[in-house]
Order: sequence, then C-alpha cells, then structure tokens
Amino acid sequence: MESSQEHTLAQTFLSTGNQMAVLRDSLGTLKGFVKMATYVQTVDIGHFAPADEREALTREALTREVQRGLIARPRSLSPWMFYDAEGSRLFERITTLPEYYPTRTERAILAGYADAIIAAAHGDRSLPLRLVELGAGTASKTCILLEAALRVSDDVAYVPVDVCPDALELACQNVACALPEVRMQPIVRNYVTHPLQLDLFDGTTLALYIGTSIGNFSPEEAQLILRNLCSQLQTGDALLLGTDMVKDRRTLLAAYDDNDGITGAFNLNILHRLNRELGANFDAACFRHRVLWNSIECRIEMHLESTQEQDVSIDDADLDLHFMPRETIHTENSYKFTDQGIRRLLTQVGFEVRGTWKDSRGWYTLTLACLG
Ligand code: AVJ
Repeated sequence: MESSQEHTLAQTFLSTGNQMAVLRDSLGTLKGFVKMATYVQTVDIGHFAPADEREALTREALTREVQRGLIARPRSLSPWMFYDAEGSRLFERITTLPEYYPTRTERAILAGYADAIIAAAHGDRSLPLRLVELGAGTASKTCILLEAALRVSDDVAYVPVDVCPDALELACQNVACALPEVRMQPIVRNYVTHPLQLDLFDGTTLALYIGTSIGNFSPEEAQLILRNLCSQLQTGDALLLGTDMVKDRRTLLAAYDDNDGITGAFNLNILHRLNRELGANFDAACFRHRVLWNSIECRIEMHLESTQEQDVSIDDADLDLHFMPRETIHTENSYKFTDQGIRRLLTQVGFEVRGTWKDSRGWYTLTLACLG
C-alpha cells in the first residue's frame, strides 16, 4: 500500500512537471509528514514533528481524552477523534451523500462567488496572498478559492492545517495537481488541543474556516478558536467562515442519519479506532448510532448507544468501563447558526463582518470578516 501510494505521488508530480519532487529520490524511505515535505515547494521543516513523534502525541491526546470523557457522566468523546485515516475516508463519503447537503451547498456558493470573496478579502492586489485553512481535510472545495486567488495574484500560498496526515497528503496532491503554481505549506496539527501559530507573512492572509467545522464547538469553544485565529492575523487580513444554518428538523436529522448508514459507520469508527490504537475491546455491534436535534442548544447531536449491559476495557489507558443498556457516549455536536448568531460570534472576538454569501434556500452561509 505504501509503495503504490508513492507510485501515485511520483506520477502526480511527473504529470504536473513539479521538478523539485521528481528530483527527490527519498520518497520511498521517508514516512508521514516528512515524506509530504519532500514534495511541497517551500516548507519549513522546523514546523513539523517526524511521524513517530506525531504518533506519540496523538496517542497521548487520545489517552487523555478517553480518561476524561469516558469516566465523566454523561460520557462523551471529542469529535476530532473521528479523523483517523478511516474516519477521514468515511467523512469524504458523507460529503457526497444525497442527504448531506452542507458540502455541496458550500461548494455551490464558492463556485458562484469565489471571485467576489477574493476581491473583498484581498484589497491590495500587488501583495502576495496566503490562504490558511483550518481543518482542511482533503481540500476538495478549496481549489475554487485558490483558482480565484490566482486570477488576481501570481503569488499565492496555501497552508492547509489538519489533524489527519492522510487527508492532508491528499489535499497536497489535489492542489499540486490542479494548481502547481500555488506554494504549499501543509501543517499536521490538532488545532483544538494545540492552537495554531502562524509565521509572519509579508502580504495578505485569508484564513479559511469553512465546511462548518466550527459547528463542532460550543459557543465558548468557538470563541476561543476564533480568538486564537484572530491573534495570528494582522490588520488587512481576513477570515472566511462557513456555517450551516438552522432549518427544518427533518432535513437536519436526515443529513446526520443517512439511509446507507455511512454516518453511522463514521460514528462507530471511533470505537474501532480505540481498539486499533489504544488496545480497547469495544464490540461495535453492541453500540448504535443515535442522532437528535437539540432545539434549545440549536445543535444536532450524535451519540453511541450501548444496546446491552457490557464491560469494555481500554488497556493502554488503564480503563475498565461498565455500560448499562441504552447508556450513551456523546460523540459530536453540530451547531446550526442564525445570521445574528454568526455576527455576534465574530464581533465578540474582534472581527468586523465585511460580506455574506448564501445559497438560494439560505441553508448555508459564508461570511467574510476582517480585523476591525
Ligand atoms: C465536519 C463537523 C462539519 O458537523 O456536519 C458529518 C461532521 N458528522 N456527519 C458536520 C459530520 C456527521 C461535520 N463537520
């Protein structure tokens, strides 16, 4: 698998004529992020921990999170735990499901307004432009914005940030292949547990927090994430925020409980991940995917419900758990927004709203905010 992946990588670069990557013969021996760093055009290796160090950090974060969340009542786990290689793959499938409207709705807004968004974000066209994307995943929609950026500037850099190295690797391949003139500086990072620190940049930075990732966080956590992002930006920089809007309950519930059971598999993958990475012995067949709309908190909630009384141990975290029938683990919140809610959140942390773009049904909003 490793070698076929590298074969694909080499092919990508041969076909795009990325000489730097083609000249390297070390692709086969380097692992994980360092491997990625060999084919991006400009990369500051100092930013990136080697794969084994990164894996140790991930294990540590996973251990801490299960020790917190599975002992607490009600039990909960943080949604960043979804995104191992398998979880990222399942999420990509979710984004193509008929019931899951957010991704295609956001893509349609971007396709219609990317030039307007870039024009509003990047006043001085003589300056270089840097797009920094939190939770980039495979960056499937970002190319639309990068293309628009390349129409106004010939100096465009892209900094995708994601917790999942496998997703990030795909992001780099996608962008390198479609837009070889974009300079890439990928960062593997859990921006929830380790706030982002950006290099100073001589030009305009447009931070992208799209895909309604912010919906995973409570209003307080969302404020914290945006405050940190704000502290990394300078006057003239901007933020593009993607948010899923409140709408009828049936549409919302269907988006998180699809007919093919892909969202269920995505939810249950957390248990498989704990079996794989922390020596747990969850029997995923004894847990069910549960979705509800919490109208008071304005959020979709996903839970894993134990179908019976059962014992589970997580060896590497020294945990022995006892589940009662119907007992749940709360695995995700997906907050839905209103216009006022978006504005309040952004102004609270020091941003000023400069523009908003929506689809015709008003199901999704992209908001451009600048440092006020
Ligand atoms: C990646 C957080 C935006 O909340 O819609 C999709 C994740 N969970 N289906 C969302 C998700 C279940 C998604 N975000």
